[in-house]
Amino acid sequence: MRSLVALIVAAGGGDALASDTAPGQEIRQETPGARDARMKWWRDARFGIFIHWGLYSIPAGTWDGRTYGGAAEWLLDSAKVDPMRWERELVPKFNPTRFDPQAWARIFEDSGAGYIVLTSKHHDGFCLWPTELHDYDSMKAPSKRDLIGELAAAVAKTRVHMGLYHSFMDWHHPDYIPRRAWDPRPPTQTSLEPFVGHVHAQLRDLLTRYPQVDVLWFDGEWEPTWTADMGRRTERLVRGLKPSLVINNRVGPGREGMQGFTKGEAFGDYHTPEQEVPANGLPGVDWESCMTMNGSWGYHASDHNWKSARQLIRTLCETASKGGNFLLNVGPTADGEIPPESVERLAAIGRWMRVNGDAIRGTQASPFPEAPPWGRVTSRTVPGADGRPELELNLIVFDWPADGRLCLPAAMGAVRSARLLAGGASLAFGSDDQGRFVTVPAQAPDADASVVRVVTVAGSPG
Ligand code: FHN
Repeated sequence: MRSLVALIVAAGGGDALASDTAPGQEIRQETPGARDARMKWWRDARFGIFIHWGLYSIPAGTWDGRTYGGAAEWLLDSAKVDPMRWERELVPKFNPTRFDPQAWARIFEDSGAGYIVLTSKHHDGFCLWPTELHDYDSMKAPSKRDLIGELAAAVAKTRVHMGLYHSFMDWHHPDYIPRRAWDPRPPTQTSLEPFVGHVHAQLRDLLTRYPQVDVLWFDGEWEPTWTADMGRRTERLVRGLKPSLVINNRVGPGREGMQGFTKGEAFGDYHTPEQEVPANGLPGVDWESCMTMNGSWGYHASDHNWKSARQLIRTLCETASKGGNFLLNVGPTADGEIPPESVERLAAIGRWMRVNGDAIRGTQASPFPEAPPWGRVTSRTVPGADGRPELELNLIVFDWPADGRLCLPAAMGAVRSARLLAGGASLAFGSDDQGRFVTVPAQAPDADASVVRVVTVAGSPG
């Protein structure tokens, strides 16, 4: 049976659809099987890379000689810059001569990431592709480049999926309301509808030019002018244009932790906790934690507060152990380079993933209610030799037992086999009055996180 999303396409895309069900409802009626098939590659990936790049990468946190803390991509707001001055002073300087899309694609693929999400347009409205709708873009800047197109083409030659971030909030566009308080331009509109039409034209343009885009990551949905109806219409439009798209929940207003969070009004395909991993994950829904490597999404020349590779590897394990994805951010410089600190960390994650990626990709959350004291657990149900399902558990050990005894969670079922994921060496296992255990070598295979692969008897842990 064709999924309902496919029917939306048959009806000529979101806009043309005449339906007596609420747009959100018709999208939500996609059959569970069709949804699982659509989401499978994204769920299996578990790890993506966020890329915040634009005009804000030029001042990199400093304006009129003053350096502002926080996120560099918010500098127009932090320094209360007239949006027209922002354009006048920065567009002539935007020329990322060192941007090498093939090198970026290699860095992302080698990191073990399954997808990337590049800002097509952030809150300052500057577009990284040759939009026909105005001149405020990377083709009309000195760069004269279709930056999205170049990166999408390079990524298409790898196993990494392409995604785009698009902000509804737009400090520059004349039809956007509310204006920034210091913006001298009088509002041109009393309704956001003309701007919604502009955003829809941008999204049609993006999905037509770059058909390989598989993820749309919306943002800037929190201002009161962006309504639930606008969110539903936008979701319906893009699903009509590409039914296989994976879309985040910020297409509509009211996500968790933001004003106006409306329980039950679900938008998009997955939740988007930010700069945190929810204590218990978000059971029953798809979710992705997005995080910076330092304190800024956009490149901030003065922010040297880098998380260590160990912290990032363990956060990846943390999100996977709770059934979520990890979207880790890089903020390239104005001349098109990924900061060396970011490259080093992505390379370290890639080295770890080449040995241990099977404990992350394609896994489910830990079946245990609590994380073990020594680390985290991911799981996968696999067919056993006798055809009955077995539970494959990845014991991701942060704190390697000095005595060689890895104590297993009490709820774990009887062990069938145990081995090191790195190198595959079989391990002895047993149980005594202290509980079940695996005997491990004195030296951990990996100082950051080592994986012991245990297969237990069929079904859930005993
Ligand atoms: O305001 C943006 C911010 O600049 C950044 O893009 C993050 C990434 O998730 N989203 C918004 C803040 O929630």
